[in-house]
Amino acid sequence: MARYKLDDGALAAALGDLPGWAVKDGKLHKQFKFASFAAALGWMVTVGIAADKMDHHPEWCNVYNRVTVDLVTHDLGNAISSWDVELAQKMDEAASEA
Ligand code: H2B
Repeated sequence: MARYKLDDGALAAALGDLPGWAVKDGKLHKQFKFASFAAALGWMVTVGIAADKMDHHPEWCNVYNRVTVDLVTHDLGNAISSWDVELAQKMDEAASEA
């Protein structure tokens, strides 16, 4: 699938379907909270493998049971792209199963 930068309208529409996500410092941002460190780590492994298969990698930070995520597409001049939205959807899906 091609990567394309989202214009303001497409980004607003995408955010409407991504509960808890917002644009922060030009990146698609969300903080996930899990029941334990082990649950957070398990989610990171699941999502990390999916992200690597997409060849699209998150900026993220784990502290105990929380994972802060920032998604942006470096190859498109650090714009938010269709791939960031796709990865955000995969993250939400995996979190709902964690
Ligand atoms: N991840 C993210 N977040 N943005 C990118 O533009 C990107 C990536 N590009 N992972 C990929 C790797 C690219 O550098 C490789 C060469 O396909």
